Parts: sequence; structure tokens; C-alpha cells
Amino acid sequence: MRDPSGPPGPFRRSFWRSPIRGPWLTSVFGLLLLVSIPVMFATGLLSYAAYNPDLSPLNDMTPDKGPLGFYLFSWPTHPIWLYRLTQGVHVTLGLTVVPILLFKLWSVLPKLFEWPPLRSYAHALERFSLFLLVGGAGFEFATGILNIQTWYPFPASFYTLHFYGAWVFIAGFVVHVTVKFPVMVRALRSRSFIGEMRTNLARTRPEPPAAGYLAPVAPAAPTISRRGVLAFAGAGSTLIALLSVGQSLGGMFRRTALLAPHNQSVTGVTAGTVGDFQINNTARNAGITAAETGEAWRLSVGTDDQAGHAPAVLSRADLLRMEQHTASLPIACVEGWSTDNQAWTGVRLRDLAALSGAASPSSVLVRSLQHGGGFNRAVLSGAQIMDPDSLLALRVNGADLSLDHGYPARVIVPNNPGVHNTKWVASLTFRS
Ligand SMILES: Nc1nc2c(c(=O)[nH]1)N[C@H]1C(S)=C(S)[C@@H](COP(=O)(O)O)O[C@H]1N2
Ligand SMILES: [Mo]
Repeated sequence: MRDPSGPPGPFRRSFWRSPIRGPWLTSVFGLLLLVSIPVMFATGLLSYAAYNPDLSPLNDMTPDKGPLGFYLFSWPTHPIWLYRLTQGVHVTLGLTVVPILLFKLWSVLPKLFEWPPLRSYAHALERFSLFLLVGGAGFEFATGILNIQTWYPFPASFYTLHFYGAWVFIAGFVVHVTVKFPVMVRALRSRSFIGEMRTNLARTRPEPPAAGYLAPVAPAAPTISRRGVLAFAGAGSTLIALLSVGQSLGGMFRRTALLAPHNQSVTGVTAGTVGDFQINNTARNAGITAAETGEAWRLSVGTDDQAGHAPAVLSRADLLRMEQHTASLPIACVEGWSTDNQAWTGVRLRDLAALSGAASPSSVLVRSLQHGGGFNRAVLSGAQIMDPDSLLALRVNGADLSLDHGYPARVIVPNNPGVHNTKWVASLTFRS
């Protein structure tokens, strides 16, 4: 086999000696990614839409998205479990795929040192697409995982970065799949999968160098079989899935989610008793004091209509005297964790809209009395306001909200990303 006389070391094919590296193994990992990445992309786009980014200006953290927002639609309130499902899939799959991605990158490592680095315009273009692909994948996985771990060392909003990063990644992905799909099919057909699953270490042979660039020209003796590598990657993926999916499944599986940081704080409504459930951000962390939420707390309910009357000012007792409605709803966070359905009780948002004088509101700006932090305001759509299960909740599971769950009042809207279910609400401003 030709071994181009590039610089010595990794730039020569003979440097890469793993006897199992080759087009077949790369294609098996490639096929797994080919199936899972589009699912992650689609659920990611849904998550982006779920934030209703067109509800300007507040919700719009990507004002320059241009045509990338082509598919946006008003995020529905039903089915109530939809965001819980799509985001659970997005995050769980994203974590599960990590070992596969790492093995895939290992399997194509010689390509990084291909010599000569650029052979033609077409080759240059292909390598540029790989730069978008590998860089985009690294960026998307890194930002996604850091976000789940609630560590935000980002220069800008996670949401903005992860969204634009996804488009860069998928552009590289589409070019790569277009170029490599026939190569993958050919490689997968070159060996029998069942046959490989029956091949132990002693009988493991390298793919012939003629099979493609990835096959070794000077193979070393094998130290693991192909089925061993696939089993190892599969076991890694399965373990990660098992240790994280519980945060989305809930119920008795919740305790298995050892890799999920949000599963660990349960300091809520009736702490320590049945009926309590985890919280994301504590009152203490948000800088909410008992004084602000005590007897002096008032809710301001108004419209942005300048000619309209002054906003109504309601105490918690006033709100409790209004018609109370109970809805069984989950909280589902962009980070993949979600609560099981809880029985939230409070005043319907549409009743508060009517009170403000906005009969058919197009949106509402919800403000928290929390000062800092990015999650202290949100805009909800007209459809979200009008859903009969959209509440300004005062109680949950038959008890007053605890301070950590958002006392004196919090928003809860069916199928709404958790971040828009504002806690410690101070004002509602309806727009018509
Ligand atoms: N005021 C305020 N509201 C907030 C938050 C916050 O930090 N401050 N966190 C949001 C996020 S990101 C989520 S997922 C939900 C979680 O609700 P929980 O903290 O009751 O679990 O509340 C949302 N409402
Ligand atoms: Mo969240």
C-alpha cells in the first residue's frame, strides 16, 4: 500500500497500527450517530420553539436568527407531557451518545493527519465540512453537558450558543453524510455484523489496507476484538443512559438518576413527606427574602395599554378569594429533568387577564420579585394564557407553596419549558 512520504510520525499511514481500525468499524459507529443525531437535532429545534422566541423582545435571545427561525410555530399547551418527552429524549440521548461519538472520533483519528492535507478543491471543501462537523459536535456536546451540570462558563447565553452551534454542526453533518453515505453502506456490506459478533480476539483480523484509508498498512497484533470494542462502547452508553434517564422518567426511577444534579435537592412544599418534589433554584439562591414574600407582598395585574386604568393590586388573600382551579401538571426543564405531575392550585391566568381588562390578550409579561438572575421574567403567549390549566399557582399538592416552590405565587403553564414558569411573581402585564 502506498505510504505517502509526508513528515514522519502520525502523518504516515504506517504510524496507525490498530488492527481493528478500518471502514467497517467506523461505519458501525457512524450508523449509530446517523440515526441519533437527527433525533437530537429535531428535539433541539422543538426545544428552541418551545421558548416561543418570537415573543419579543424578552423571549428573543436570538434576534439575528433570520431564516433559521423559518419553522417556528406557537408552542402548544397540549399534550401536557410533550416538552417533558422531547427534552427528556434530547438530553438523555445526548448523554448516551457520548461514548459512541468518542469511539467514532478515535476510529477516524488517522484522517486528522492525512497527507497531503489538501489535494484538491473538493478535498478542501470536504475537510472544511469536517471542521464544522467535529468542531460543531464538540461544541454542542460540551455546552449541552455543562448546562445540565448547571455550570455556565459561557461567554453568552447557553440558549443562543447552543442554537447557532447546532446549525453549524448540522451543516457539517449534512455534507459529511452526503459524501460518506455510499462509503458507509459499502463498508457495512464488506463484513457480516453477525460474523463479527462471533469473532473472538484470537480470530480477529485487520481489514485489508485496500479497504480504505482507515485500515492499517502495518497492523499490530490485536488486543481487543471488534465485538469487544462495540460491547465496551455499548456498555458505556447503556450505563450513562441508565444513570440519567430517571430524571425524566420520574416515579420510582428517579432515584436511579445518579448523574443528574437536579435530582438531589428535595426541599419543597412539605419537605421530607410524601408529595414533595425536587426544585431547581432555591429562594435563598435567588436572593428572595421572607420579608418580600410575607404580608407586604402584592401582585400587580395590569396592561401595557397607556390609556387603560391603573393595574389592580392584589394580596395573596385576594387571590385566594378568586375562583381556584387545580391542574395536574409537570415541570420540565431544558436540562432534561422533569417532575412528575403535581396538583397545582391557583387562579387561572385568563381570569387575571380579564381582571386586567385584556379580554383577548396576545401575551403577558411575567415579572418575578427576584432581582438578579436570568430567569426572573418571561413572556407567555395568548394561547398559553387562555389555556384553562394555565395558573398563577398558590398551592401545590394541597399545601401552600413553600418559599422554594415560589411562594407566594408562581406561574405554571401546561407543556411550558420550566424556565418560563416564573416563581415569586410580582407583576403580570397583559398585552392585547
Ligand atoms: N423567579 C424565578 N423563577 C424561576 C426560576 C428562577 O431561577 N427564578 N427558575 C426557572 C427554571 S429554569 C425552572 S426549570 C423552573 C423550575 O421550578 P422549580 O425551581 O420549582 O423546580 O422554575 C423557573 N422559574
Ligand atoms: Mo430550567
